[in-house]
Amino acid sequence: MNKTTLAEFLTHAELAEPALRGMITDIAQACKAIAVQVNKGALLGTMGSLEAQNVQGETQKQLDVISNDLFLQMNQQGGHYAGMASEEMDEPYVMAERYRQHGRYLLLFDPLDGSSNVNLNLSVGTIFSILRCPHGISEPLVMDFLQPGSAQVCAGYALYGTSTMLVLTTGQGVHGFTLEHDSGDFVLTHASMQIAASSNEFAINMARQRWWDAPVQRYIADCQAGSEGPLGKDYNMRWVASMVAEVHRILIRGGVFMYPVDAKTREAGGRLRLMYEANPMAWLVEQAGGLASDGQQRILDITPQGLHQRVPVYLGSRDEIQRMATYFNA
Ligand code: FDP
Repeated sequence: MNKTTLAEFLTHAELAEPALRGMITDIAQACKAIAVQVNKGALLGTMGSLEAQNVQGETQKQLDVISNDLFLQMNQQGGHYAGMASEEMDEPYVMAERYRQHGRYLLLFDPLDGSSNVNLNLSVGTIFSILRCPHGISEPLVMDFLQPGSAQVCAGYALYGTSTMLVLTTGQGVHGFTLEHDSGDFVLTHASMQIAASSNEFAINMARQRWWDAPVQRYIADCQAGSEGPLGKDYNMRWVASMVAEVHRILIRGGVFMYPVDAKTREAGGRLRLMYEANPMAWLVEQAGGLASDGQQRILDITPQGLHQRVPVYLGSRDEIQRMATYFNA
């Protein structure tokens, strides 16, 4: 079989920014290192929770912290970034001057998304988003990171599942690479991924149903009514509780993923984080022909107010997200 490695793909890709080659290569290396840690599972004794909570008030797993450190260390060395921010850190990371002095980009990431699944041996992942550092800024502050998702220059995720995959976009479609363990290469296995326009599979945490707003209640009730209801077709439901795995499923076989704001999360603005979860996933989904909305507007058009801002998320197959919009506008 003729295989294209990530390195070959990047050599031939028409990248808007040549520096992306180096940045994506570093990200791939960091994801490989995290995959090794995740893969060793209970053998390392790092599956447990720490006493600490992150800025989101969530209990950190040991692997959250290990993954965060690996991603920071392995990406800063390339010298591409003027700043980095992570789900696991309240403030942007203070980078050593020798690394950041020529950096022209900003890296945002969630080092181990879905980490509540990690000790269950279920899929988890790393999500990343690259932005340009505003002109003339060499010591970026939080405000320099607060750019809309439409300004991203690269976004993607690594999925640590039955195989390890790297899925990314630089604005020219979505491409998926599978880690070949023998060679250590990421090999192009999913070129130009496309999300089916229509689908009959939804993903939502049904346990929160009693707190949902009326449009979400109505939409899900209609899905559940199946072929006898107004939508005239039977729906299937999935909930992995790992956003990376849900988005990956949608890229492979269509469907929608929803994490609405509800009565319990309204004050916080929702559950998922805009800058390093919703934005990168929204761009991937749009690049694959799907849609991503917060219920009112395109996620990529949201003007960020904070590094750890939370937003409602509805993304996936185009027809279904458009249908959902009619429930919000009713
Ligand atoms: P986690 O907290 O385990 O990192 O990022 C938030 C997230 O996982 C998503 O990956 C996942 O979709 C969601 O939370 C799971 O939420 P529930 O706990 O409500 O199932």
